[in-house]
Amino acid sequence: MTSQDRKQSQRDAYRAADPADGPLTTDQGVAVGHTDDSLTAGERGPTLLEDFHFREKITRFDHERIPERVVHARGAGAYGFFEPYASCAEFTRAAFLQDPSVRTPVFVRFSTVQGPRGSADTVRDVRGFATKFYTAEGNYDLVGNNFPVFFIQDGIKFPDFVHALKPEPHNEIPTGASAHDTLWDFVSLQPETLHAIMWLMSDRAIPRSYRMMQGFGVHTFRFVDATGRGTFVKFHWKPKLGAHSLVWDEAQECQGRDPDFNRRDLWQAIENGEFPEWELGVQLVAEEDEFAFPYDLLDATKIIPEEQVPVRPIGRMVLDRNPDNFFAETEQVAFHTANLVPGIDFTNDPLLQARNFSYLDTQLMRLGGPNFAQIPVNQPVAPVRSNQRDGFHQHAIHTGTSYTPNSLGGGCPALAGAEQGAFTHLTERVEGAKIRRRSPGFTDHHSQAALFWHSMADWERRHIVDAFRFELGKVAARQVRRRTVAELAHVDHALAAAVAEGIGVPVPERDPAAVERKASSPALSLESLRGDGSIRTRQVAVLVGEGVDAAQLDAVRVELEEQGAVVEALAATDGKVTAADGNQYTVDRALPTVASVLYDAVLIPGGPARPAPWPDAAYLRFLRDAYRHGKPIGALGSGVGALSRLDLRGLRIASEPGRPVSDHGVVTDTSTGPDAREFTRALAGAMAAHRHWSRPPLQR
Ligand code: HDD
Repeated sequence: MTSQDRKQSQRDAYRAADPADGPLTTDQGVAVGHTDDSLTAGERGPTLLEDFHFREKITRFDHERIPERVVHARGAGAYGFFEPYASCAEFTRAAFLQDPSVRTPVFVRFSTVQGPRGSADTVRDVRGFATKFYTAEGNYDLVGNNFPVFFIQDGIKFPDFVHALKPEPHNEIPTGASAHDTLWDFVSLQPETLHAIMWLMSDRAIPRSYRMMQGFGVHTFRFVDATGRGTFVKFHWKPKLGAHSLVWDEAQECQGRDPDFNRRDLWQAIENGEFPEWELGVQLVAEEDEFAFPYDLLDATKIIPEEQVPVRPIGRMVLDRNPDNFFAETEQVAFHTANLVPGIDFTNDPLLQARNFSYLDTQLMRLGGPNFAQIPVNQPVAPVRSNQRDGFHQHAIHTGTSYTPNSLGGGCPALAGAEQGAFTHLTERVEGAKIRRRSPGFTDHHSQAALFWHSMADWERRHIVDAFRFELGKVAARQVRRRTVAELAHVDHALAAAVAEGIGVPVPERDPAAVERKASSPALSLESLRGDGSIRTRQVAVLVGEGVDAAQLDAVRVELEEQGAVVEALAATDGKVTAADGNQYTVDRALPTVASVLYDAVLIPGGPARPAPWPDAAYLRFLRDAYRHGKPIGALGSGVGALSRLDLRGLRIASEPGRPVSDHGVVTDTSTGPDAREFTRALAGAMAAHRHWSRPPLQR
């Protein structure tokens, strides 16, 4: 039986009885024949205490909610597998990284950090990217984020940081947002936050999809080989579809149009058989090179630029199954940075050391006791034989002794030897005075914030400035605005000046040291993360109306769908429209139920009748939003005329049939025949680029 089969059979063992197999019962298995009226003394009399079915039903309902996670409360998860490309024995003895033919089952939970469980998905925030590997040697959890750096260096600051980030304590505002006084007060006083703040103000904080974001282990960990030799390692997940983001205006509108935008996207892709995939890569640093960098490897606010230490691909992860029950699986999954397997070990990163305490502690509270590892989603596939006993929600029926050493139990369970895969901690020499002090290597908070800034494309920088202006523009305390801008001047003066101007505070002095900080790492830009260039799973809205040229549209549609895009026909109302050939064309959704922000591209098909299928305002708004958000727009035949309603001065538009023109992601072709291959190729190309930022602004 493979590990995957074992994981499946564990879940099957806990699967609730098939509701089709028999009648409704109580929790004690007693058949229930009536669940609509409580037991009363007479038709109009009081309810009786002895109505055990009523009392059980209400009691269970009263207790349905458990405390949500203190951070990362809102999330979405899926099952899948990991497989290594080749043996990593050279660096680690971890069993799941040895054999390319062995698939290790995984459960991954993506999350936002600030908002509660019911908050919107597309807020500006870090995204959690936590992976549980159910390996043959026990569970290994890689509890990472979609940023490679964290806001603080020592875990003792975590409660301070989170209290500042969470809604303000008096009125619990804002939900799911960082644009408020307390966060920026903290940031302006704690410059170690700056590097992660640059990431937070970038488009990385508003991913288009969980399937299209990178993941990072953040800390420097250690691989340990069979001889006990350690190698520093940083983990990177790279999405096959590339890393893509929303724009802020779009992200905000999504919060209302579809608060479940990212959750739905993940779910739907997996339901459609479009299984998201990431490559796991590692940056490796020999122990003897620990001090070869101008920063400390133990400082989680620093990256190792990929240009200095390349990311080496070691395997791939595919998510191919949605959970059956959100609560049982996605909510109850319990990650822990200290869930390690032999071959992987910690470093003394003080942030990681704090996490190693926090995660177990929090699960005790959240999952109501110490037996949460028995919940199916948390159960290892490796057999568990421990002397841990009792406690709330104990499911195992233990027999025999529960102490070591014992003779009465035959000495069982016996201690594992090295040949049985016993975990051994890396032997590391540690000495020093007991002290509360950061290492001097942790003091440079600006160089890498500047590295990030100087690695961005122009459009990424514009978005970062806009984000700072938005966030700080929401801060009431002027001194907090001023202090933050003064900190930004240590990163880059142009950045600080642009932000200062936007929020009405004086432009700070130049920092001569900042002028020297010009290094860049191209790998940090989203430009370098376009993925495999495919348009798989991109959502295309087709604005159909009466008289649509169905033959031409279908030719385009089939081609796009063959390339994996998801095409939906939208009209003023659901149902059908009459196409140019007199046939009925099926509408997938009515416009009032959707919006441009929910799609990646728009297509205006041709048709001899009315080019504008909807009341003008809705139609134009759809197109305008798509244009402003940099989305590919295609127009065919008479649809090209409809597009001109946008007043696209400065763009080249097709005028000769059969000669499509593609300019800044606006693809036009005045052809009317069903052969639209050239047009479709150009549109797919524009879609593969995701967004087109340098478009001329709309004239009106
Ligand atoms: Fe944390 C949850 C990631 C620092 C304490 N964290 C949590 C989750 C992720 C991260 C992805 C959600 C897991 C899930 O989906 O259930 N946390 C990080 C990263 C950090 C980090 C990448 C820095 C590199 N965290 C951090 C520190 C502390 C915590 C410094 C405390 C000292 N984190 C927690 C927690 C949570 C948690 C309170 C809340 C719920 C949970 O653990 O299970 O223990």
